[in-house]
Formats: sequence, structure tokens, C-alpha cells
Amino acid sequence: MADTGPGFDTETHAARLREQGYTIIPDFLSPEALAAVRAGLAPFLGSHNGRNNFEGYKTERVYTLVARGKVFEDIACDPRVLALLDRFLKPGYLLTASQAICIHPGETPQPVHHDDGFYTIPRPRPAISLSTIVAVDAFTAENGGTEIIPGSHVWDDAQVAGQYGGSRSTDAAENPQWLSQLQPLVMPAGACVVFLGTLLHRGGANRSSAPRLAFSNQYCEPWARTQENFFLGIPPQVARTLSPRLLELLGYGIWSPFMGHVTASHPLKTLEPDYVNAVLAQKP
Ligand SMILES: O=C(O)CCC(=O)C(=O)O
Repeated sequence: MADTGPGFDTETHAARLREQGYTIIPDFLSPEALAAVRAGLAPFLGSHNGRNNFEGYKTERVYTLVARGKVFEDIACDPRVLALLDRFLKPGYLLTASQAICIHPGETPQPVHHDDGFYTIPRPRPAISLSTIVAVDAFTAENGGTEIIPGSHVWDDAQVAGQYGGSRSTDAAENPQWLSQLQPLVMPAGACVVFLGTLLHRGGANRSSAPRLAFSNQYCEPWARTQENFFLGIPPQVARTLSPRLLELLGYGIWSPFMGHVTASHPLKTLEPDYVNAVLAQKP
């Protein structure tokens, strides 16, 4: 079992997740880790914006974050997060998304959504994914801090359809009755919110004069398709340098009895120095 360190009560956090759909780890990043995250993100920011209302026209996203530096590798395998995932997902769960999200001043609120909405299995149901969002800048009610609807993780499809206007469209009209239930997460830099993939939430509007930087790692059941295709996104020469635990999270493992095999071999074999692709090797 992962060592979650002193002062972290996994059961209390798990109970909050079950009851309200989310929990906050206030001291998630040390000041040193926070500084390393800032330094690691700096080269990628200041160059682009989102392509639609969901990504955010005044929001910068840095995808495949997990492969962009040691600090991000370590955070994706944080023992406290893994201890919580162990209680909600099956062994062999996967990293499904890993991205930084910088919401710039003037950004409008994101459409309300839930992160496992990709999986079209009727609600209410257990979450198929869990998300983490780490505040790199302190979250406030004005600067685009994540807004959530506590308890919405147990809503059924009809309640969620009321929220979306019955559509997954990123520009769907939203139900004012539900919008009034949104609560901003106010939390210090370095804090992490962990929430179930069924919880309704959104990135808030940034009405302040400074950007709001955060990053999000999300994890899904081992049988679910991941949002990011990390096999193609992370080149083999980078994958070879990653820890065995992280490789497992990235899909370099088998969901028993044989989901994830590579031409009948274990996917880790593809990272061996002398690996030759079987299709090429066996070409007549
Ligand atoms: O940036 C945030 O606070 C939330 C972003 C989010 O929910 C998403 O992009 O799916």
C-alpha cells in the first residue's frame, strides 16, 4: 500500500468523496514542488489560447504534462492520490488526462460538465474517472478558481440533462437553477481538489487582473478509453525513462486477461532497446 505520509487520513478524504463528490488536500505541494511546477510550466506558457469555448478562448492548456518534467512525473504518482484512487477505481487504473490550465483575465466561465461524461453509461452510477486539480496560483471566487456543485455526483441523467440543456455541446444553454448551485473552490496555491468524474463543475470566469494557473491529472478505470493517447503522445525515448508505476498508469500494462496487449506481447516489451515491431518483423 502506498505510504501517504503523516497527517493524511485517506479514509476521511474517501468519505468526503463519497458524500459530497470532492475533497481538498490543502498542503498537497511543498513550496519546493510548487516552485518546480512553476519553473517547469513557464517555457510552455504565453504563446497560445484555446480553440473553443470548452478549452477557453482566453485559456492556455499544456497537454501531456506528465511527460514534461520529473516534477510532473512524481505528482502523477503521488501516494495520497493513488491511495484515494485505490478506493474508487479497479487495480490497473489509467492516467486519462494530464494538462496545465492557465485561465487569463477576461475569460468567461467554462460550460458546466462532468469529467467522465465521455462514457455514455446511464447515471446515477459509480464514477468511471477521478480528477485532480492543483492550484498553482491561489484559487479565488474572482480569478477563475474551479466551481463545483457539491453532491451532483449522485445526480441522474435527467438532472444532468437539465444542466447541459440536454446536450454535450460546449455552447449548450445552461439551466440557471443549477448554475445558482455552483460554489467556487477557494484554496491556497499548492492545494489539490480531488473529485469524482460524475461531479458537475467548471473553470470559473477570470474577473481578476492576473492569470490563474493550475494543472489537472485525471485517472480512469482500466477498461475505459483514455482522453489522451499517451502511447502516441509520449515518444518511446521519453517513456523508457519513466518509472514502472508511471508506465503502468500510462497503459504499459495488461488489464486481465489480455486488454492492452501488443501483437500478443506485453506492452513493456515495446520499450526494450532491441524491440522490433512484430508487424514489420513478420512482414512476408
Ligand atoms: O480549470 C478548471 O478549473 C477546470 C477545468 C475543467 O474542468 C476542464 O477543463 O475539464
